[in-house]
Amino acid sequence: MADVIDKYVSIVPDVRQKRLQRENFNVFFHYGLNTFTGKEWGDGKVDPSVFDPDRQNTDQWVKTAKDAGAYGVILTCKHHDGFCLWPTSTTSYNISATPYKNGKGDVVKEVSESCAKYGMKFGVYLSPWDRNHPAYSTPAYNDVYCTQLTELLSNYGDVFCVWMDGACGAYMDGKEKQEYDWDRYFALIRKLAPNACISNCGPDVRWVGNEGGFARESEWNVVPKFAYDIQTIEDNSQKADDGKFAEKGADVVFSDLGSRKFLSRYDNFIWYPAEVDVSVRPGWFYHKSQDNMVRSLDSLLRIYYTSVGGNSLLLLNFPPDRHGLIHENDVKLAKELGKHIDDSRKQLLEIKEIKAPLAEKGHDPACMTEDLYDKKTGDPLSYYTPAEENGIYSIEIRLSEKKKVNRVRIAENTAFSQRIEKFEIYADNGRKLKKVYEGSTVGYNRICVFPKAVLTDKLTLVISKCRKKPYIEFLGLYEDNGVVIRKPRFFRLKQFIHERSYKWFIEKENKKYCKK
Ligand code: FUL
Repeated sequence: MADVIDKYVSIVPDVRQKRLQRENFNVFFHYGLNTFTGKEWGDGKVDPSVFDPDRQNTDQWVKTAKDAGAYGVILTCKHHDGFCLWPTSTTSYNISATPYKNGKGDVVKEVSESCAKYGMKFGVYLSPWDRNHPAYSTPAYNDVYCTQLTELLSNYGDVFCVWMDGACGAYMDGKEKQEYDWDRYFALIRKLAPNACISNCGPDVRWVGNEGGFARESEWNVVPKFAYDIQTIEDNSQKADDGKFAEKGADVVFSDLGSRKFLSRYDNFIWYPAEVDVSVRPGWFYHKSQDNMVRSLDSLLRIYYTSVGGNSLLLLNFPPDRHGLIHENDVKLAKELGKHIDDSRKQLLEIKEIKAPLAEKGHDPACMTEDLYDKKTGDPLSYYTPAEENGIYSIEIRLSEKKKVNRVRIAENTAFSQRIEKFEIYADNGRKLKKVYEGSTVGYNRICVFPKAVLTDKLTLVISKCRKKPYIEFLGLYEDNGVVIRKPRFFRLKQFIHERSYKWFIEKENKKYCKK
């Protein structure tokens, strides 16, 4: 057992991943011909002249993302219909063929410039599946895709993420699916944008497995390598525009991708953090009919606390409308979310005393109260780790006076991998020690929201199961912000049924990837 655990804890993020884990909330903009036709999946035959926003203002989009509390944005530079939002050399099916700015417009440029103006990161979504390009389904399409990547990664400043969608319905056009030259794409991205994470069908960020805004309860970053191979072969991605995909809320294919039991069946592992991608509306693109179906703040908070607060990344979609603006209902929601995040951060309570098992030299318990990191490497400036491995670790935190506390934030230093497997939090309410929370994984960020706030001046975190010993960079208590996380009805049941119905798939994968 010892040597497999050594193997698991030797798997750590690279610098790109560490930085993204710090800036773990970004905004998606789905925009293009679909915005004007009311479609989710365009067929690649729509006349580009329909693209005619009268008040397009990308500053407003990026400001909305910033107001929501995000760190960056990702624009659908080309969705499945093949229409390019920049004047590409690879096809005439692009922004130059539209009335927008008399064919002189470039939406990619506008968004990247707005990002520079507001100090936000800029990312590109470039759909591999292309329903318009005549070269699709032939080897020549790989050249087209690489030229598109080259244009996007050379002319628009720094790019933090290249998002490659696995969705494909080529059969709908009577075509064979493209043999994508992924290795060539990845090498090109590494060369042109060495700081960019390659997400979804890529090696750096794992698609969580659903579009309903659900992360796993126990999200692991160290997973069998097959999780990445599956992304690449797209078995799991959307294959039809039947409006049902996003509804499949509980469709996280495997509820466990990283426990010891699960890992024991495999030999090869990678660091592969999950990203929850979800829209604030039922659709990814803007539809006027959905103006009153924008999520409530409560629904967004459930997503936020279980993704950003659950060791996952969050990519939240705000679709610009036909004027080229984010609709006021969405803007309002973005502001509410941002204010909540801001106010909640300020509720961090000052710790009077923190006691923990004897620390390794230079890594005292007090290090856990500091929340600073190196912007370049993504590593924390300080962290706590016990001197010895002893199975159970109990950390006691005292406040100078009683406060109403409803959440604790814990962060592991991922330079030492992800280690905590089980923990409990107890609060001293003056009469007894009361268990207020229990959880499994922590990873780079776990916000433990208690079912009910508790009035206390002393909390104890007990790490009851851990791979070797823990490395904790942050532990903070927060004053009650009134948040209660409610799982949607029948979530677990739906997940159970789904998992059972995928049993054949799991078996099939296991045959290919499990230890021989
Ligand atoms: C899916 C696509 O088919 C949707 O249109 C959307 O872009 C979403 C983010 O990914 O797979």
